[in-house]
Amino acid sequence: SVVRKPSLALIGAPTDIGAGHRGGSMGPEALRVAGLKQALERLGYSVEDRGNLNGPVNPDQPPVDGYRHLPEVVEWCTSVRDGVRGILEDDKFPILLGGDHCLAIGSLAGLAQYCAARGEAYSVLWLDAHADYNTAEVSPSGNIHGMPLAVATGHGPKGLVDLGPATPFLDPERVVQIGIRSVDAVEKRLVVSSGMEVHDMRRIDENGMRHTMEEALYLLKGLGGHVHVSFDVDFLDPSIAPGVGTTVPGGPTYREAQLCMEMIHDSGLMRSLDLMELNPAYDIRNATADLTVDLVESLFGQQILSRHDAAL
Ligand code: B3U
Ligand code: MN
Ligand code: MN
Repeated sequence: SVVRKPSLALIGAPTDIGAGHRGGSMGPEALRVAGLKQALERLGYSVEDRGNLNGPVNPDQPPVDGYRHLPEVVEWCTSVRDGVRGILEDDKFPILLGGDHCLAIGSLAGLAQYCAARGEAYSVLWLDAHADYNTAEVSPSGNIHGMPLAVATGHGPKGLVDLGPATPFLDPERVVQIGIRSVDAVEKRLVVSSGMEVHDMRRIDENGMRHTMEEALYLLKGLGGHVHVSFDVDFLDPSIAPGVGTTVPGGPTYREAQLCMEMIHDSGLMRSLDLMELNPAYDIRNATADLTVDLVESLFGQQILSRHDAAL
């Protein structure tokens, strides 16, 4: 069967405003240098690069009332929201190039606005070493890249929780996490009571990546609606992906990550994507950017041998 390929649009958010380490601001350009657009074109997609969004510089200040750089994060997330929603309204598939993971608040808010206007629902597949479910009260750092899922599900500051069509703008029962292995002490309680479906590394060790993804994708398919994939590159084991600010040992291997991406593609569910937390200042000869492009190829249908789509 011939599946019509969506038109893709890349949009860069070159900032590390929500992170604890500087350098994620160089992520969008590193992905371009690694040939992201050309790789997707080789797979038969038409790809538009909308360039980079603008926003305030990183003032590198300590937290205020539990948040680092809250006004700047609000500005960046607002422009990400509008950029992502604009791409969806043009009937294209948005790929957000981060930038740190606080910016997912913007892409989720934009997606939520788009879906709300059409009476559609959306769910989120969150690939990450971290649960990103901190609040100002419990965050050890005040870094907002550790908070995006708490914010989207309604736990966060004014200015961020109200970026979507309503507060909250994401239902935690529509969040599936994969790869989790670093959760702060109090954050743990919030995650367990949140209602999110969390496939932490213990579950992946026991069940294997194949069974994990079968379960995750079955749940998402049953929920129906738009599926957004938010890929924090620190999901990957640091031995293959050193180019992130916060490496956590014990992540998915190259093969596990490839299978994860291939299975997401084969499900046919994904309709928007974030590529987040790539930090070229920590990378080695752009290897983590190259690996990210390699995994994105699998996410968009690259196969070793043709299986479902004879055109590939
Ligand atoms: N949970 C920690 C660390 C962290 C979260 N996300 C990243 N790091 N990349 C925090 O600061 O909230
Ligand atoms: Mn993250
Ligand atoms: Mn992370």
